[in-house]
Amino acid sequence: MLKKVNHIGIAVKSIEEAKRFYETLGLKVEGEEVVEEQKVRVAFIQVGETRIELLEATSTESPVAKFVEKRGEGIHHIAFEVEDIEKALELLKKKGVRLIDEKPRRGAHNTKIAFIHPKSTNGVLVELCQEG
Ligand code: CMX
Repeated sequence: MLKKVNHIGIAVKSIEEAKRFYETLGLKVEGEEVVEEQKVRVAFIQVGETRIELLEATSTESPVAKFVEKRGEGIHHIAFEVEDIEKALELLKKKGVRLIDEKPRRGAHNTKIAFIHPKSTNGVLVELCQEG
């Protein structure tokens, strides 16, 4: 069902400030985009087969703003890529996994995404994503 780790989401106060570290490592920060519905600005850093996704809140009401306020900057979620997200959600639901999203929503860069409740994942926010 899972193809690979698509990306690791890191909540930051400022993408502008955070990207300096990755650029120091010789990596390229690209694909900046606002996901309006989720009140976040994202930027991607490709590292081999996977990516780091920097997440910055676009409003104080953003879940990312609340996360940073409560826990500080840091790892926010891990995203697994799946072939067919609807099928994956159906299967997880059948197996009793608690979902935040029963139906996929739009993610950054034309992806379909859905979150699994951290109660079912040992406290880690897990995202499923389907490209294209
Ligand atoms: N890590 C661990 N636990 C988390 C968490 C995180 N990052 N975010 C939320 N939780 C916990 C909450 O503490 C809460 O726990 P309790 O039920 O025990 O109180 C539970 O998960 C549900 O959280 P919530 O905020 O009450 O639930 P919502 O349905 O309002 O929102 C979520 C959940 C995950 C969608 C939202 O918090 C969030 O993070 N949204 C931003 C998503 C995001 O990163 N979007 C960009 C994606 C771009 C892309 O990848 O393509």
